[in-house]
Amino acid sequence: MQGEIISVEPFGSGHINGTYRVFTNSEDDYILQKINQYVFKDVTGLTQNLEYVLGHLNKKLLAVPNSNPKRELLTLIKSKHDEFFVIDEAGSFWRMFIFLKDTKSYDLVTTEKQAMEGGKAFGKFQKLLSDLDPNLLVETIPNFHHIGYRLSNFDVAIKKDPLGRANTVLNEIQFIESRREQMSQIIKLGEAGKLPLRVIHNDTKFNNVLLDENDNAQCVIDLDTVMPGYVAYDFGDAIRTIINSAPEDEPDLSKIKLNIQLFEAYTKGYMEYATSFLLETEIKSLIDGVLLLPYMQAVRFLTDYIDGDKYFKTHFEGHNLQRAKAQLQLVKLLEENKNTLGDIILRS
Ligand code: ADP
Ligand code: GN1
Ligand code: MG
Repeated sequence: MQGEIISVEPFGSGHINGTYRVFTNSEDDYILQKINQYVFKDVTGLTQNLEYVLGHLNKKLLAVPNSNPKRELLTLIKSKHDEFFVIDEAGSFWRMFIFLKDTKSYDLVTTEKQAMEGGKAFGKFQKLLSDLDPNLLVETIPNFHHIGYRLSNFDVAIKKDPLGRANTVLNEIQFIESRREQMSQIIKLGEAGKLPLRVIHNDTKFNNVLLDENDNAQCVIDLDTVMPGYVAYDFGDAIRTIINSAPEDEPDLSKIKLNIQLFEAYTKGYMEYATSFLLETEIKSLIDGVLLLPYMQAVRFLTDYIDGDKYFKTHFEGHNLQRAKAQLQLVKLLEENKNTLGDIILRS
C-alpha cells in the first residue's frame, strides 16, 4: 500500500462482505474488505482461487493490444507478511485491493449502453477463463448454484422454523413448490454430461461489473465465487438484475416490469464474446438460466428469512421476505415472456 491513510469509509451496496474505501494521500486509494466467514469457510482456498484467476486473466490481457491490467483487473495488495490477507485478534480475515477510481457500479441498469457493456464484460470474462482448468479451483461455497441443494436447505429451514415464520409465507412456499421439477433442467443436463463445467463468475449481478465514466466496461469484480459452473448461471443472474426495471427488493410488486430492450442489449454484448466458445447446448440452456436464477435467489432469500436472516445483510425486519417476493414476481413475468426472450437469445 502506498501513502498515508486519510480516512476510511463504508462503501458500496454488496450483501456479503464488509467493504470500505481507504482514502490516502498517494495516487491510489484502496478497497478494504472484511471477508464474511459465515459465508466463506475456506478463506485460504478462496484466496488461492483469486491468485489463479487474476494471474490467468493478467497473462491473457497482456497478450491483447492496448489492454491495461491495472484498470481492467482487480489488484490484490500483499501484507507486510507477504500474504494476501491479514487476520486480526478476533480471527477475522481482511484484504485490500486497489480502488478503481472514476468507475460506476450500478444497482439498477437504465440504458441499453450500460446493459450491452455489462454483457461484453461478463462475456469477455468467461472467454478469457475458458482455458483455465476448472479443477484448479476450490469450491468456495460448495453446491452454490445447485438448485437441489438450495431446495433441500429450504426444506430444512421450513421444518426447523426457528422463529415461527414459515406459516406466514405459505403462498410463497406454494409457488416455489409448484416449480421444483421444471427448475432442475440445467442441473440434469449438466449431470448427464450434456453441459460442460467451466470456470464462471457465479455472482454476475450488475453491481459486480465496474463501468468507466463513459459507461464502457472496465472491470469485473467480486471474484470470491469464481469456480466451476454452467454458463447459464452467469447469464441468468446478470439478466435477473438487468431486465427488472425495479430494485431487487422492490416492495410494490406492480412496479416490477420487464425491460426487454435492456435484455436484448445485454444479450448482444454477451454474445459478441460468447459465440466463439459456447456449444449449441449451452446457448439453448441460457433461457433456462434466465428463469432459474431469480427462482433460486427467491429460494435463498426466503430460506434466510425463515432461518432468521443469518446470511444476507438486511437493512430492516422482513427485508429478505420483501426481496424473495420481488424475485418471485420477476419469475412470474419471465415465465409469461419465456418464448419472446428465448427467441431473442437465438437470434443474437
Ligand atoms: P460483496 O461481496 O459484499 O458484494 P464486493 O466485492 O462486490 O462485495 O464489493 C462491494 C462493492 O464495492 C461493489 O459492488 C463495488 O461497488 C465496490 N467495489 C469493490 N471493489 C472495488 C474496487 N476495486 N474499486 C472500486 N469499487 C469497488
Ligand atoms: C450476494 O455479494 P453480492 O452482494 O454481490 C450473493 C449472490 C446473490 C446476491 C443477491 C456470495 O451478492 O449470490 O445473488 O447477493 N453472494 C454470495 O443480491 O452469496
Ligand atoms: Mg458484490
